[in-house]
Amino acid sequence: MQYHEVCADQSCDPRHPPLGRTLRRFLPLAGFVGLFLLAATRTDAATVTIGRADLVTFPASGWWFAEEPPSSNNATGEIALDYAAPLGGGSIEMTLDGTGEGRMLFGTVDYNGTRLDQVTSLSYRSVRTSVDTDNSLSIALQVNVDYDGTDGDTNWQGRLVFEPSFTAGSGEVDTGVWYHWNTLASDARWWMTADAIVRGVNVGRACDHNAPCSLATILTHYPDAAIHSSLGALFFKAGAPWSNFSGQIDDFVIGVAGNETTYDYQVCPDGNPDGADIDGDGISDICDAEDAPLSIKKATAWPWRSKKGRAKVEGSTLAPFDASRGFTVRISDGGTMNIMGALAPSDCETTETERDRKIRCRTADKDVQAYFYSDLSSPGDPAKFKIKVSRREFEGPLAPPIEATLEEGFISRFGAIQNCVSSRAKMSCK
Ligand SMILES: [Ca+2]
Ligand SMILES: [Ca+2]
Ligand SMILES: [Ca+2]
Ligand SMILES: [Ca+2]
Repeated sequence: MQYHEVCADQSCDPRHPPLGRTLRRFLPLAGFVGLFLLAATRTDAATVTIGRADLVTFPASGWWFAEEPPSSNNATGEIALDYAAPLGGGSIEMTLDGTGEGRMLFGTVDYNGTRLDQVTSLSYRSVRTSVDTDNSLSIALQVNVDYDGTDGDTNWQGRLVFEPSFTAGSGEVDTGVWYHWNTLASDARWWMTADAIVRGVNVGRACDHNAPCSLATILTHYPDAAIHSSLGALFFKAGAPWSNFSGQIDDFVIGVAGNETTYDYQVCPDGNPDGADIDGDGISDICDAEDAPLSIKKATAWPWRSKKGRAKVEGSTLAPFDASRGFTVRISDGGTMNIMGALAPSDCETTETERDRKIRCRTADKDVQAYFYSDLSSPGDPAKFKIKVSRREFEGPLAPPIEATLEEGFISRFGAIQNCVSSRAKMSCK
């Protein structure tokens, strides 16, 4: 995935990496810079994680998916597992079918009644994963609005819509690119779906679909505009309607009078376990940090001077293994050995008969090799594994235990073996 920024001022550099990477890069400076920023802006910031288990049904407080019209079955919304999402852990995904009738909303009523002149930040990141030959479709940010929150007239006045393609320019929203949308920027474009009612009088619309404008401009026309107090909602929307669309959002930031909240949408906690739960502990594999123990029967490590830095681990663990996600292995000892090997799905070959299933993996340079064996005639039995990592620069003396971690996508297996015999040339454990 690529990243792209859209905003009007120099505070937003197109080369900025997403927030997580930025934070890590500047972490050593964070104390100093953080103090400075707090003093300069008096912004209070909090990050709120929304997992699948946190979703509510409209209009309860919290975040919900809603199809428009309700239950028309042309669109789906979920928190999808997506390692590439800007804040990691998942993102909001909306998918519209091929009928051309799909509209999906993801939103909250928690900001109802908020005056728009009190909104001090409002941004999100989005990607379209489906192909759009016009390069224009992108998940929009919308609010149900009351253009005069003070006049006691609470009739429906439609929505204010932030439209990414109006902001980026026609044909400028590419497939597969994560964009950052600062919707308060002076070049951000919003439009009104209905006429404004101010002091009880219909005053038309200053910024319609043909002449979208910035939120600041909208506020010059309707200074008391607010998110509607009783019919309000703030939400993301895919579809006008659209056909065969899929896209995601993450990293939604809203500041109200300087109190800034960042919403990070994540799969976990998972309120809809898919049933895949290798160790049966009630935490689905997607959210479980330790999915199954590795029972290590035998492990040997040779430092660089004897066999050019090699370690072998074998044993058994709860099945199943799936090579389509690739494998990453880490092997360490009680001393300084800490080596790693990665196997891509293309490094692996799976053969399956009625009796058994074998996965053989090796990198092109043969430095990382793995073998997994499952006896399919007794499905509850553990699978056997053998892993070898070679040509890693580590020196002795080696010390027990030897520990191994095997990662297979979101499935993590960990084990250790303590009973070891060390010599200058190697350490053997069994
Ligand atoms: Ca009103
Ligand atoms: Ca996320
Ligand atoms: Ca589990
Ligand atoms: Ca897991």
